[in-house]
Amino acid sequence: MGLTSTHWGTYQPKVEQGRITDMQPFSEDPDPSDIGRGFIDVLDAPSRITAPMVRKGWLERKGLVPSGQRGADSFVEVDWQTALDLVAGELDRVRTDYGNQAIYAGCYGWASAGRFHHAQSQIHRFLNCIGGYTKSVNTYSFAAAEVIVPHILGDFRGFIYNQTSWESIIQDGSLFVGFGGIPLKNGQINQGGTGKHIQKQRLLEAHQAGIKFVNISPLQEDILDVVEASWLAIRPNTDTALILGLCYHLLDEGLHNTDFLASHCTGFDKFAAYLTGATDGIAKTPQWAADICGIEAEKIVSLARQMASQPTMISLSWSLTRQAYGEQPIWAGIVLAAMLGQIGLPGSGIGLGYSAVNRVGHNLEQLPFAAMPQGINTVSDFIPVARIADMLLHPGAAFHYNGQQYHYPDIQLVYWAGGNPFHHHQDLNRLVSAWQKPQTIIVHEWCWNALAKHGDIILPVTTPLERQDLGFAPLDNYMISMEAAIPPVGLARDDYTIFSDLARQMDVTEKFTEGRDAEEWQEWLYDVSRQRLAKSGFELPSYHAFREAGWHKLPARQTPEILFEAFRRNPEANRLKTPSGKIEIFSETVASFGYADCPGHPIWQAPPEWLGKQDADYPLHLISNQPRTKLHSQLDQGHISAAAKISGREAVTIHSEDAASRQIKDGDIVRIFNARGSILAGVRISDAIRKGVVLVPTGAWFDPASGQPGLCKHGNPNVLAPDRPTSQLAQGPAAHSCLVDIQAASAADLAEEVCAHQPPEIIRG
Ligand SMILES: Nc1nc2c(c(=O)[nH]1)N[C@H]1C(S)=C(S)[C@@H](COP(=O)(O)OP(=O)(O)OC[C@H]3O[C@@H](n4cnc5c(=O)[nH]c(N)nc54)[C@H](O)[C@@H]3O)O[C@H]1N2
Ligand SMILES: Nc1nc2c(c(=O)[nH]1)N[C@H]1C(S)=C(S)[C@@H](COP(=O)(O)OP(=O)(O)OC[C@H]3O[C@@H](n4cnc5c(=O)[nH]c(N)nc54)[C@H](O)[C@@H]3O)O[C@H]1N2
Ligand SMILES: [Mo]
Repeated sequence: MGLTSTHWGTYQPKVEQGRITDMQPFSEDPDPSDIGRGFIDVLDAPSRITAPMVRKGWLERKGLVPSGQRGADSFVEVDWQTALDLVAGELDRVRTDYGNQAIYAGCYGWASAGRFHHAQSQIHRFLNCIGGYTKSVNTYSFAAAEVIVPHILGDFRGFIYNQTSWESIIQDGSLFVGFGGIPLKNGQINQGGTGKHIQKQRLLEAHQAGIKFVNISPLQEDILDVVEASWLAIRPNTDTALILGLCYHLLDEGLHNTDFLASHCTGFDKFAAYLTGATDGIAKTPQWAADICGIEAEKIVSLARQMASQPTMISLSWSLTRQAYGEQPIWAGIVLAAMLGQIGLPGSGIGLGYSAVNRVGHNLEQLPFAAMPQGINTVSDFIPVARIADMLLHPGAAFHYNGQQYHYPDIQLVYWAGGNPFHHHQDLNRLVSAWQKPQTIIVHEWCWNALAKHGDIILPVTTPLERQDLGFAPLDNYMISMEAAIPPVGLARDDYTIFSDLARQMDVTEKFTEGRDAEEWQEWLYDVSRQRLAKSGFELPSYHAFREAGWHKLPARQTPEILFEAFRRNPEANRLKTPSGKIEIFSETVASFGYADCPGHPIWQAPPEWLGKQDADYPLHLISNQPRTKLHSQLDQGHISAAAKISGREAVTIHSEDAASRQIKDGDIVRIFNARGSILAGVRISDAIRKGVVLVPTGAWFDPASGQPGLCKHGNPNVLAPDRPTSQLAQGPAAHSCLVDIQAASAADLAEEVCAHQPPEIIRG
């Protein structure tokens, strides 16, 4: 029986009478994730989309004047030819009447693993064949870092892909300070697939090697308890203040590495003047930091001394970017590491998000696998990815991004294949309003999630279990031959087949397919990968031998990876790609943009929503982190995700004192609310969370109540999170800066049942 590769690992599906009854772990994986087992039972569940569907209100007017409310309408089942005619007709009408920039196809999101059936690659290639589309740039994961880090270190990808390996930390490290911890729940995932989960094993080896861990997080569970980390329960969104307090103390006690600052960095003097208060009259002392971040000054002093006295690795969780001014903790963290002067030395320095995904610190080469060629997008319009609702609500409005001003295009058609904006975007009630603006919304999906329910023309796609593919990820050394375990469910077709059919209708067949079918493309991708890898010294078997074998393992690196090792050794010969060639503690470029919310060096700014605001209406800080039991919204309808819910709703973790003062008990259903909306969730009381902080992981499918505007019955925290940019520099998402309050749910709140996983009303011919 063949294998399948997913973002959460490799599995061997067990098939009985045409149905998948088990997802057995891959023989090579010492720490397999349960998440993939969520596929069992959902492939042909009522939530599956089994035929093309068109929203009733749209079909009546064919997009010209949208009618009916998207998200609250019924659907009409149609045959494939009817659906394809409608899609091709709409694409042609909109590009002719408005131009291709009126088509938005950012399609942000994770879709499924598999090198060929990668939904975004397919849709972007197809749309480039018909004249292009408005695109999105950067990610929800760490947009703020993607834009700021090139100004500081010259390059973002190198920073994140060449992280110092666990091997180096285990051999030469001594202290590991994790801002946002080392969340093993996140290491279950690796974009594009993974053969072997390593994070837990490496963390345990590091503990056995005597490395001490510090978990700086509002959540104690952000690090495995057996490594006996000291827990500094920080107030959310105040890491920059804590880091400035640490930097101040290093400077004050002369513990900073002046040689490294002189030889490898620029602009320390300007930053030091800010630290001491010479520029703004406020000394960023440990006591100053303590008052903001809620960690005692003595602990800050002690941590600064410990960091300066031994090889220390600083890990900055990706979550730190997803908050107001999310550029700052990243920049400040790099400056702290620069002051310690350990960057480029074994086992120490700085890294972004150990265990954010399985590849961080995995001692592997980056593998140059081939991807589907995208062609050229002749439309130059773009948005920073998290500005989607702004774009739809304010066509023509100006926005800033990384030092320049741009304007939002006027979007008439949204085409989504892979990704779920009703999962990833903030302030979902605002998104629902923005989503009513375009004339037509086309969606490729396999399940009736909120994206599908909010579309006009819904084309049903296959899952990876229903198609053959190549399971290659650039930072994983297992190459998996993905085999179809079952035939496509209902009338589902893969994205490539759908776009090939559309290409035929729009006279771009040759351009889109280049005469290859799906299997021929996979062989092509394999052969190009094989040639590229050969140049890097990796020998691959032939395509057919690979398929026959089922998987192939590439060797790991011989020596431990150390980030910035060469730059450390010789900063002249290995200059960074910054204007100075050095680490920019002060950036003339960033300063020249004149952004008050992101000036020339890292600074502390109080977020619009945080506990220091002492907001009487919304006194609790909501963290909406990545879910342990699923990947974003994927497989929320499955039994693994269901097992973590409380009476069918997402769980909210709350401190015992915050629960007691609200007369809330474990297992109660509560309403969490702020001015943007409200959600229902089931209570889990804990003392492993900082008082004043509540946690609702992301991923529960958005389930708006019809009788109560703004209420999600199922517990999607993005109803509450603000749709506000990190700063004018990156315009990244800032979900983690969110205040709420909680009360017992009323009878009216509970009047409607949860129907997140049920299909909409369907009219069959
Ligand atoms: N509040 C809050 N919000 C957040 C975050 C947070 O921490 N807090 N995190 C953010 C982050 S880091 C991210 S990356 C985003 C993630 O957001 P997304 O990546 O958009 O979320 P997914 O649920 O993975 O969406 C993938 C979608 O693709 C569909 N799909 C799967 N396979 C295929 C296929 O073969 N073809 C097609 N056409 N579709 C397919 C799935 O059914 C699913 O609906 O969320 C962001 N949102
Ligand atoms: N199981 C699972 N794993 C995943 C994903 C998933 O959906 N499910 N998604 C993947 C994706 S797309 C991404 S981008 C990565 C994201 O990886 P991360 O960004 O690391 O993920 P989070 O779980 O949002 O955040 C990690 C921890 O940071 C803490 N935190 C939040 N705010 C603050 C703060 O202000 N200060 C400090 N010090 N800590 C804070 C939270 O307690 C949280 O548990 O995860 C990946 N891994
Ligand atoms: Mo992400």
